Amino acid sequence: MRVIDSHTEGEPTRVVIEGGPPLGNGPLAERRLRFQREFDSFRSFAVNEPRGYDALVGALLCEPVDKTCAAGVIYFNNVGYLGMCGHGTIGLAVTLAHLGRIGPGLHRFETPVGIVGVELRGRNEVTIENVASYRHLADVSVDVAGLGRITGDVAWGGNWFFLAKTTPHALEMANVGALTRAAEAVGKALADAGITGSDGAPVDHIEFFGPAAGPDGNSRNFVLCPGGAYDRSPCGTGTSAKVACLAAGGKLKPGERWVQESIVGSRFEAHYRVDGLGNVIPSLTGRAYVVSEATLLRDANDPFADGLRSDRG
Ligand code: PYC
Repeated sequence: MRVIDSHTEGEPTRVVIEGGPPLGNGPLAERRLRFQREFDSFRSFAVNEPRGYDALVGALLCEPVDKTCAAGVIYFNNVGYLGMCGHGTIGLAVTLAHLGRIGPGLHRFETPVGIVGVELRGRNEVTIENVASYRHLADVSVDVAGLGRITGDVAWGGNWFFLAKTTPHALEMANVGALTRAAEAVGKALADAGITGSDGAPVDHIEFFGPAAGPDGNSRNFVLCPGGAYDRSPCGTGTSAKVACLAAGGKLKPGERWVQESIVGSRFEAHYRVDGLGNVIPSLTGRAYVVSEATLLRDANDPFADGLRSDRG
């Protein structure tokens, strides 16, 4: 398997450019299901130890169905599959430019949850226009073991998010362990209370927000991804969910800038437009850097040939 690794505002992406599973040419959502049902060992092989690590997000490059798209992509991580991935899309654009497959300007990428717009603005800077994002539930309260009552919104930004109104700990790197445990407890409380996305899917990304540290930041976040790793970037789909909640609450106007900082201090600049159907369409700008090109090898005698599965006991 040939891969190219990059990071977007600190969060890693591994693009699989050769040697992925044979998923056919159907719609990307069907191909993702097939990936999950028939070829899940490829996912674990590509991103889990010893070739990868828990924070790594994989991006399987696919032929798009819609020929106006420069690429199709299916995102996955240490435990499963994502709908969209904002930092991954920025990383994919910079990776395709590194390969000479796209140049500066406007492009479209197809994902299992819809087509996203991509503007490559130079070697490293990319703006993506995400799928329509929306607040599904406002001011949901859950009783969380060790934390008490936590209130927040449930929103879609290409994945499902719970956006807590408060943070149980200051948003500093020294608190990553405590924030992770708190976010896991919130995720469990949501699942126990039967709170899901509008399609019944689990709310599997948890966000805490606090004040920005930088002079022009609007907010800092901590985002826990399914699989237990925290997002080093401000999370593209999470920032989209945030923008959708701000729009729904009348707190951010179309075109108004929102600077979202991550727990590591990196940032996405966001805004949104409203389409003809009244949907909130968020845009995010961030920077990605290619860090390695590699061939991943599989030795049939290796007892961990398909990677260590953190989703199984
Ligand atoms: O940037 O959308 C994102 C993302 C999702 C999970 C990790 N990063």
